[in-house]
Amino acid sequence: MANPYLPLWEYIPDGEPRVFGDRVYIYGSHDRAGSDSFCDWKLKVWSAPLDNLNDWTCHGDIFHTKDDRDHKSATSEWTERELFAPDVVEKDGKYYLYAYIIGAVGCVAVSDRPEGPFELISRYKYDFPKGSVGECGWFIDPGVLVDDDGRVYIFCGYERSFAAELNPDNMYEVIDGTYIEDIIPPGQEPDDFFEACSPRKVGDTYYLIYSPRKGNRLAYATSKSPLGPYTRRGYIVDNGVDYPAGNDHGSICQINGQWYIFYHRMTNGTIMSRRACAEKISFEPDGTIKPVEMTSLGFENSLSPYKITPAEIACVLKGGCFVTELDTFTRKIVGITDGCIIGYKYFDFGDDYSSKTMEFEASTNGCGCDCDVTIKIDNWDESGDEIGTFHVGLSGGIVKTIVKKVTGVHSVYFIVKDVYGSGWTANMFKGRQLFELNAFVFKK
Ligand code: FUB
Repeated sequence: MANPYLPLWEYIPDGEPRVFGDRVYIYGSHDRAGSDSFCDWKLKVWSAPLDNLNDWTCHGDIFHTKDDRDHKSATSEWTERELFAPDVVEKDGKYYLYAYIIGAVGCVAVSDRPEGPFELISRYKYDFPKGSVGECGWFIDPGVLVDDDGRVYIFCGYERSFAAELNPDNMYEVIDGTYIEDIIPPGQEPDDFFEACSPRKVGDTYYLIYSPRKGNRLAYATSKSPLGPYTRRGYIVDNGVDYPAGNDHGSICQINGQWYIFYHRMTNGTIMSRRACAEKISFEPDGTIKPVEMTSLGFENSLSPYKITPAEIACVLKGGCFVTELDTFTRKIVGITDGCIIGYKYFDFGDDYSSKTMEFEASTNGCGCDCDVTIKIDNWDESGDEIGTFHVGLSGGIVKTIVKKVTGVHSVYFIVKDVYGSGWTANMFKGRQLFELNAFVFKK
């Protein structure tokens, strides 16, 4: 599956990937298309078999903080607020959901199955020191680690992190005296802690994935002991590079021997409509992880240029254009103005040298303008190779052109130029929307 890897109408940010049995589950918050606030009053879960990451199944709603037509709230006695980033861990054959409820003390719920539904066990029980970061009880962005010796740790925080050990017999009670503040040691930008703690153990090293204060990144810190001290190690992925930026939240997971970073990216012209994405990562011999770029690949090794590419899987959107959902079935790139750049990484064009040209077709909606779109591979600037141009007229539609034949693996960029948007008319036409892009395909 390419990025975003869930069906394109689904908005699951803050994804915590967890392998249980022979499936990988993604536990995240639930955003709504084009919403102007984060999250929802429900959590959903999706999973895929480990041997087929193209086959995601939705298991439906797993927890509610408000009644809806089909579900009862699990928390009606004390809160009706939205559910933010959760986590789920397995302990002794049971699955525990750590729910972060905005403005309220979060809670722990349990199920016999990873796909839920989850039943409330209790709100957290804790006795934090007066004035401590944890005392407010928000348990923001809980990330939980069940260590190999059966001990259980919870990591939380917004602007300042904290961690504590949980009683493994009930999974919701913080063991007195275990609370530690600033588990991610305060430091300097760019990797100072902001939010989104997610613990993982890899070999004998503890990794804390988190979102740093600056940028739209997922960074990480490591330690040889679950409660630290942790050392900040830099960032893994940045969802705001040449793309509408927002926050970031996710974690690492090994699936069939391959490690991935799961994260989210923004759509619909808001930072509150986020979709689940993943990139391959690898560990260096010293345990560090090199930063990876944001791509359209997801779990794929490459995309086929000869299959129709929905415009919305772009991983480069520069100049103000963005993905918009019109309805469940229809999404496109809008806000395309003079100078916008739309890019996709990476297509495998194959090794067929039999002709010098290929056909290219794009599905567009016109906006009553005239523009030329340069098609480049490998980069959008002068270092990229220009392979052709297509023109979008007043009413758009299916536009066709002949481009230079390409072989091998390349990124593809569309660089937009308003035909009347330069010279003395530039100011008159500045910022007008030129067309909308639905999809495109190359034909051999
Ligand atoms: O999804 C709501 C909030 O945005 C999460 O709790 C944060 O980590 C950030 O992703």
